[in-house]
Amino acid sequence: MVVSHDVKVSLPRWIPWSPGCLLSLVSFLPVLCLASLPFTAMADTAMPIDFRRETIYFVLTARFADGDPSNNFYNRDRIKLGDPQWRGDFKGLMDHLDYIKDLGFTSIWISPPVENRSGLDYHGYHAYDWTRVDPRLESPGATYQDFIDAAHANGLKVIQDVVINHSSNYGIRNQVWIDRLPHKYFRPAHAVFTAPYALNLGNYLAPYHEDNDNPVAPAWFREHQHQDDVGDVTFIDPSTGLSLDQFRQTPDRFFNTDVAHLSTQWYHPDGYMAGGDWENPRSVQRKHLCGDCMDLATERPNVKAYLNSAILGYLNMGVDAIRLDTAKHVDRDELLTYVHTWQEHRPGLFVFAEVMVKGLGYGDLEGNDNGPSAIRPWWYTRNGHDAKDPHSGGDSGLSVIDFALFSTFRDNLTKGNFDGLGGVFAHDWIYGDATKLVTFFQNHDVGPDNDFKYRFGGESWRAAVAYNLLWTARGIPALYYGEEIEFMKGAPQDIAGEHDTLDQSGRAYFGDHLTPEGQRASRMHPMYRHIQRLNLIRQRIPALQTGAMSQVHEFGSGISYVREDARSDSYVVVGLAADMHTGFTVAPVRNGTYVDAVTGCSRTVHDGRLVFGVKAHSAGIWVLDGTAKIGVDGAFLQSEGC
Ligand SMILES: [Ca+2]
Ligand SMILES: [Ca+2]
Repeated sequence: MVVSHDVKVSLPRWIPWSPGCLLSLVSFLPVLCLASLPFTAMADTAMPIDFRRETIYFVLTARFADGDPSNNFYNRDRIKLGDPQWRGDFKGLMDHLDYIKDLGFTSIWISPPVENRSGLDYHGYHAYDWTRVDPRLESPGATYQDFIDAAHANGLKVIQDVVINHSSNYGIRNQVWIDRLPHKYFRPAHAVFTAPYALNLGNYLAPYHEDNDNPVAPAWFREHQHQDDVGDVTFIDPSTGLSLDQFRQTPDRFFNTDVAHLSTQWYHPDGYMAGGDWENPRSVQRKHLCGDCMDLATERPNVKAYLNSAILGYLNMGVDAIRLDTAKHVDRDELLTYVHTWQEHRPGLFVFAEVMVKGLGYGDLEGNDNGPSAIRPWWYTRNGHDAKDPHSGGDSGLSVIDFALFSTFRDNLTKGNFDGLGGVFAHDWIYGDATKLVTFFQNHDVGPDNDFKYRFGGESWRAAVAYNLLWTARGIPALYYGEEIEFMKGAPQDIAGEHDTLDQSGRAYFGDHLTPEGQRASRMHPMYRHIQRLNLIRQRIPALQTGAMSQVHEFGSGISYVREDARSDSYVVVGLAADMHTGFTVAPVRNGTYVDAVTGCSRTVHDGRLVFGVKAHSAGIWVLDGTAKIGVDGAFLQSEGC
């Protein structure tokens, strides 16, 4: 047997790939499973939460903090010894709630916690069993329920990332089987395997190296799971009748999915996405995103019942809000039947969807882009039926991630100016409610550069100014783990090259910065202190949370606007400066006495004009009837003489 412990197995690229797809090449299975969650249809009595009052810290749980090395697991793709992809866990997250709280965040958005299957599934977006939490995230005393309870005890809310568009290419445990040979028999000619996959590509932790435990698999598959420990016996493929020579195998029957034979009870029979499909709603919503993202028949009652039952179970566990992945790949009306089912169970539940677009995304409105509105973010926030007229319907109850605002950052904030932001905010009317948009500077998929690919790598002050905007403009700011210390600055958000590993990417393991020494250093980082102060300021000024935004005036080196929340009678005038001292005259504003939360300076306005100056990289946040400066000066938010 040709085995090596230190050379990667090189596999052909036979799996269709598409941009934005969380690519993986091979798959595996852990066998440990926890008891099923208590799914009931009991009404949920949790009080509605106005999520506009929150700020969000987003973690890929498996990459954040490792509290229990015994549940660590190497995926089969992109192995880097010493850095198992499944590393962080709920114990690690529970151990560092104080870190997230110290930064001033009130909510934690976690990557999907349900049990996954694929060659690179640490991120959670390749679900295999929605009814179970992935055992690689849990430990005794640190289950998902324990984490939710600990977060609540610390005053933090939990946002669960949910995928309903697709399953893994293993099918769904107990529900549907996708035909394939057991991976433990896979040994291509001349292959050498990387440890810990020393003998084959079966699950190295499982007895008999089985890679799939689906009870609805056919008898021949289940028999082979529990015999022939490492797949040494010559195996006859029951589908092709071919005898599989131990070292002359092709990957087709091991990894690829024959989409012509998928169960139409569970999957769409429309094949894989191809280049021309991305602006075609029917293709976008029915084709498989990639080799391990199989498009579910989300309109079928059995699919709906399965997914909804699981998600109501998580709501019953105390999950506070839901982030909905790959939403544009499900028809809006269909998607809303899911969201509304959850909201019937939990009135007021906040759900925000990823309707990804790299551009303003107004669709076939006003000639901004040629794409159909049916796959644009605003459409999902509305319930009308005229794609040319947002006002044909009101707020759908679903919010979205603000890709329009984000997509301008590569041309404005990262270049040190505010150009084009006024145009974005002028289109806020398109959304059902723009104050509920979830805003961000970068995340696990995209960054604010020309290619939308990298963690921001430019001068720190430019990021700081971007955060000044996100924390004072409409929308709910979300920070991606590590941004507070400019973690992996300039690195690609995801692996790209054939030999890249996670430690080279924006998804690198963060725990080294969470040790006592690491935290001491982090807490002194100028960006950490900046985020901390912005959270404090936003928390103290209701208009920055829920207020409508008006009087947006953008002029390159500066931007100003007014936020007003009538219900709390909170009124604030904001001016942001880029890299030079900038003067602002904002009018008309309410008369009265204002105090700048940044400097503590006060001004009394008699003629409807508020005039003030802002230092480079700083902000003026003038609160009507304000009382005091909020927080202490740092590298970016600074006082000067009044
Ligand atoms: Ca761990
Ligand atoms: Ca779909």
